[in-house]
Amino acid sequence: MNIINHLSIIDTANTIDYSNGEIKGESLINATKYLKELPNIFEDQQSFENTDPNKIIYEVQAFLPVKEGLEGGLFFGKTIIYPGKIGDEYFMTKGHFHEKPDRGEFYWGIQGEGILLLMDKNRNTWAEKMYPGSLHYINGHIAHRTINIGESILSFGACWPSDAGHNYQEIMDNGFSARLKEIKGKPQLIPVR
Ligand code: PAN
Ligand code: ZN
Repeated sequence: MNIINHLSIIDTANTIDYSNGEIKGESLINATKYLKELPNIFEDQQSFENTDPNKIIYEVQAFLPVKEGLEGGLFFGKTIIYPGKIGDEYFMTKGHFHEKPDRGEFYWGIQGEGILLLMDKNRNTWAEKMYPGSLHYINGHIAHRTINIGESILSFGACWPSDAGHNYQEIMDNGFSARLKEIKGKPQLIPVR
């Protein structure tokens, strides 16, 4: 962090491109998620095995101005999900609960068309439509996963507390209680038996 002199007017170290959500500057991390890293996400095992394991499904960029785990700080991110399907399911994120269930999050749509899949602790699942300008408040108790239902890139922004933490295990083990499938050309939520 810069030392700020009294009465100085300075440039910020980071900028954001509103057209695609890209963050530039310092304290950034980038993560690329390949199909081979998402073995428990898609239902259709045959299609999963028939698709290039090195296909990029999504990319996450995050501005981490403070240490992960610090109470009171904020993180700011951008996720891109590429268009595509495995069987009748669209490309999607792993999805997670926050480790600290009282830490919420904002998402906002930037490019493309998507679905934000949400599930409470009782496994009730519902969804919100994502599009450029959509704004989503995710209560800290709610699991969240994003899905690209369009034919171009889905990009969205996110802001969450630096001590929220991510619990991926619950979703890895038990999934969501519904799957978003393309049926007769339209996305539909289908309950998992
Ligand atoms: C987001 C997500 C991001 C990728 O920044 O981490 O969209 O999804 P997964 O973490 O489920 O792979 C967020 O919700 N942070 O808390
Ligand atoms: Zn989150």
